[in-house]
Amino acid sequence: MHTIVDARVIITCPGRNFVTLKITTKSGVYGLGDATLNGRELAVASYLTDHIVPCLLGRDARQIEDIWQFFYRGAYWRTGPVTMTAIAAVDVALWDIKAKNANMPLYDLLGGASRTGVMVYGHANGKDMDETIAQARHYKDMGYKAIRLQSGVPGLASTYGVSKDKLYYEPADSARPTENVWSTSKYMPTVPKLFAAAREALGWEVHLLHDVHHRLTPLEAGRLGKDLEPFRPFWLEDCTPAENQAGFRTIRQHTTTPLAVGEVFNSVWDAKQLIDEQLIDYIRTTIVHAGGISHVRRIAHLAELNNVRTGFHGATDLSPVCMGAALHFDLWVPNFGIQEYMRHTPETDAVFPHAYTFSDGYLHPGTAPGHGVDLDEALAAKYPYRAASLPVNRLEDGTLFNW
Ligand code: EZ4
Ligand code: CO
Repeated sequence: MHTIVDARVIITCPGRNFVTLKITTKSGVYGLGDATLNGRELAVASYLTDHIVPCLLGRDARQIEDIWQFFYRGAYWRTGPVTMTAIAAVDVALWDIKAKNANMPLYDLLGGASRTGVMVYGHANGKDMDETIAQARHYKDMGYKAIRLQSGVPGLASTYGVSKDKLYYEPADSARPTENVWSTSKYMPTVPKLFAAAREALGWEVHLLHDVHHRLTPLEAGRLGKDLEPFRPFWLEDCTPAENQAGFRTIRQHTTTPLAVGEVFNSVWDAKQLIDEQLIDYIRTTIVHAGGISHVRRIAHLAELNNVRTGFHGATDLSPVCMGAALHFDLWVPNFGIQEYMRHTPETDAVFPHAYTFSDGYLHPGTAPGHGVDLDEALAAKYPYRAASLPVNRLEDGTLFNW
């Protein structure tokens, strides 16, 4: 009855690419897991189809932990974004099946609701400060309690995280990566100005956030954090690349602005020092890119011991399946902080019917058994895969900028 009889990878592109794993048991119950890794979708699809599915068939779907350990330890080549995204897809699909069999929403199975809703933040972005503030007002009017502010930088042709699209945006914009130009000296003064204007326009009640997208050195990040302190930001995100976790000590020495990191992490080992030494305030690992619920749960527990809260990545390139799973996790996890919520396009929402709803600044995962997100396969088949890559940055003198 619980034997896995089928596991299939479904790729669809309703505006952007999404990879989904569908696992079915002998009794006919199925579960879905997101396997989307922006710009590397086919690598994960191959990892699943060629290496995981053949080992999954015939196993007992109830043994989530053993299956997780088998694919993590058994691979020999541990961690890495492709591997951990593939393992996450299996894990989330199996939790979905377990919760459906228990006839419970996933959050009940995890330990029950710890709060009535999941506070989310939306993205206000504009080509200049005025446009960003206007967007932020719009979010506030929609009921958002927290808003991320990103603005174009005068003198730079384009800025990552700023686009024409509102409510959702897609940074992976062409098959061969677009090359953007970056200047730290042009960027740095714009952010405190943006925050000063935002406080003036929006008041002090709403939470304001900013994402640096790994573009600064630790010392520069410390300076930006200090410059933002008077405006009480909720957090400063990805202010420096985090491969060198000790770099965050420098930032901590210079600012009390809360720090959020981890959307590119794929395992607890990427964050261990940051969390152990309390060098960050929010951990942003996602269910889809960090091994699923079984592994992110471990990260969250380690974080809890060290006064670090969760603040999961929730951009448009994480499918509604990931969003659904994350919201169940968020409703349960004791040390919840905030959840990013970039909306999906109407085409994507139609392909992935879901139980979660937005109201007055909070998302709720709904009470449907499982994670509450489905996939309309017939509709999905109408949107074939399209290659798309994330952009690359160069400095003004052409240096390939590796942050
Ligand atoms: O750059 O999801 O906080 N959100 C972000 C996103 C990420 C993309 C990468 O695929 O930084 O816009
Ligand atoms: Co980010």
